[in-house]
Amino acid sequence: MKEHSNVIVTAALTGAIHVPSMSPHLPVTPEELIEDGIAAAEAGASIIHIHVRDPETGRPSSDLDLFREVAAGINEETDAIVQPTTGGSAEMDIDERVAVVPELEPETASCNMGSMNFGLYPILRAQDEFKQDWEPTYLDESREFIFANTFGDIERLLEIFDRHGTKPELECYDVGHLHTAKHFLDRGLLEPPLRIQFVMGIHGGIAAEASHLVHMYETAEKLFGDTYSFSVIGAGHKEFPLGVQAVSMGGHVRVGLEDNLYLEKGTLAESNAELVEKMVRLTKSVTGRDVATPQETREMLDLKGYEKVQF
Ligand code: KMH
Ligand code: ZN
Repeated sequence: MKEHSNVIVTAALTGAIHVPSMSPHLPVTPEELIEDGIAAAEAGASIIHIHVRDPETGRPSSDLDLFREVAAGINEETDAIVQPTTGGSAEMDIDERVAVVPELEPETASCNMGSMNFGLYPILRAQDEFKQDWEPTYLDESREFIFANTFGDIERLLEIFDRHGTKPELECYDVGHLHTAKHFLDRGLLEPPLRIQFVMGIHGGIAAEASHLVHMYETAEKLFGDTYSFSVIGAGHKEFPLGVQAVSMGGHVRVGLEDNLYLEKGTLAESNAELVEKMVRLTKSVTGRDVATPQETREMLDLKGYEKVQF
């Protein structure tokens, strides 16, 4: 039985799945993202995962100035690890998605481990009214979207990450993605310790079910043994059940409005910090594990440190 470390809690502030009409609390502008990110860090998140949005419309954006402003703003007040996305949104190509890495040289960024369908259109059934025209179109067009992360793409991304000292967080949406990570580890394009995120409950990926989490875990244990740690996203209402399961199994956890808008059934979360607070409370009361500080997280994940980023 492995000794369980303190728990790394990630807050994913806004993402590119939800549209602003779904919650008035989804942070959109740089000011909102900074304020929400700081509060999430103060509530116990040591990693703040960021996407950015057009401040006028809330549409997902790849604007590097926005990324810089948000990352710098969060680190003005906290020592949390700011982790930009390279997953971006359905409307961005891979070069646009990864540009944030050479630009900001962050300590870590997400790196997606495979191509897949990524359906947002089921949201249309639950949401009757949209404040802006782009929102229903954006969701509807996901029927035809392939989230492309070919072997060639991943190879290129990992080389870029390596050049800039940025540790990839390996986003694995299904069991095959774990084998892809192992392939890149064997080829020397990834270096241990690996940081793997099991992304569960995306329409097109593995479902957010307890038994599937066990299978992801057992597969990762077999492939990576002592050379990795894992974190779990349970999308939607599975955020807390899978989060509790993850921390009970010795893993880490991600919560946030990118993945789930509700604090509990029928109650929208008013901030990312509320979701972090709830997860921290559950972690401590169910497992007795404490939450990792940013410094402990840097050590566990072997990150280069804030002094080496470019923001
Ligand atoms: N959006 C999530 C399903 C990324 O940004 O690169 C996973 C994610 C990946 O956060
Ligand atoms: Zn993301």
